[in-house]
Amino acid sequence: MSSEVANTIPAAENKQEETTPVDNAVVETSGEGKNESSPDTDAVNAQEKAEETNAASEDTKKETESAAAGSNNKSEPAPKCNVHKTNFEKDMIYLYQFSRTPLLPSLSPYCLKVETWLRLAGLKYENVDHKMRFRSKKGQLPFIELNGEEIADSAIIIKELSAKYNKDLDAGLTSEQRNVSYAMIAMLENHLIWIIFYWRAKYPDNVLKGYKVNLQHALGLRLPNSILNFFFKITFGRKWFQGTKKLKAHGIGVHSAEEIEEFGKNDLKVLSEMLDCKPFFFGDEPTTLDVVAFAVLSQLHFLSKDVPYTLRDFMAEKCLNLVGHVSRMKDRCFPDWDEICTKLDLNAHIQKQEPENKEGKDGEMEKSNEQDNEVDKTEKELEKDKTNEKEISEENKEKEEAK
Ligand SMILES: N[C@@H](CCC(=O)N[C@@H](CS)C(=O)NCC(=O)O)C(=O)O
Repeated sequence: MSSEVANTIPAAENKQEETTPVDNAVVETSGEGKNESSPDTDAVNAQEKAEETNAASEDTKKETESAAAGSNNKSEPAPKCNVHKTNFEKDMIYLYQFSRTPLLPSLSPYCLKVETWLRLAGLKYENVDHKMRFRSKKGQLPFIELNGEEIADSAIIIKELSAKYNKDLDAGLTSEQRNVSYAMIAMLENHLIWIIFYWRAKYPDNVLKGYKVNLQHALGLRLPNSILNFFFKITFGRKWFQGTKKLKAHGIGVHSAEEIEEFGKNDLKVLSEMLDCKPFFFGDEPTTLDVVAFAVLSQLHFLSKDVPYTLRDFMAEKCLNLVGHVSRMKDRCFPDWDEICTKLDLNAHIQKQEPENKEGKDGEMEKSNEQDNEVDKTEKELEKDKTNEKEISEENKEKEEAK
């Protein structure tokens, strides 16, 4: 899917070169480096590769520079581009995340974390509406593209952007507070999130119902929601989290439901005690810990009461200060929350321009064709999943009978 948009950097005569020639050279350089840097223990090979890469990047740079200088040599190949957004605006942060939901801007705490941080840091960003199709080179969301380079992983994105734009939300913290923040973030991301993921993998129906997910919108497909929901339940449990496998590999999945619930309550208690009566974890201003806590706690707090979830209720009843924290962060960072959730708009924060033609000014996604392809692909996947379902239930039956 990504190849439809990527790898088509504007050729020298394309108008895009006028705005981003040098950045595209960077894209080529870093992309080549990445593709060639597969694990290789042979130091000599590595050295040779590095030299080749350097030479290649020099060539690319020259190509692009000459294109920028208006060279007439059109026979030179256009450099390849390793980002999806080939017609990027310089210094615009393009954020790739999941589609919106009616109850909160993202069901991914990591995506919500990055967007919240970007807003607090006051950086200009644009969400890319990719209908959840793309993933980073690491295979995950969120990732950003900035000046033709991909940066993946919420923590790395924040670290790199803070350094580049001098936006350290933790600048006022003491080194002890920084250490506490580090440990608390690790608890939130490596423990509490997984407790929530466990619940999601166990109750995919309640995920759809509890967050009022409209898959038709989220995936940009025309198939009826009933079919998509069926598809989601299978993929969510099996592929996304690979059922209990991933949860077991993490460690959380080996415990009983009651034990996991207890772990979750303990995490919430710790957070609640640490926050105490302060507006934010370290005082009057939010820091990175507040961003992460908000991104994770929102997943509990905004889950509809239509579905049962003990941890959500525990937080609402026993950790009122955390509820207050979530609302403060929401008010501060998402004044457009209602618009986001009602319109499911990824870019409610950007003033809209009238599209110049039916396909929009970018013309980077030929929507109807792409949707048709997606429909076909999804239908095929559905077939495959139905067969798998059948096989698995037959297998289970056989096992039962063998007992
Ligand atoms: N450490 C990563 C974790 C990101 C992550 O786990 N993302 C999940 C969604 S919450 C993902 O992309 N899973 C693969 C998929 O959904 O296809 C980060 O902080 O960005």
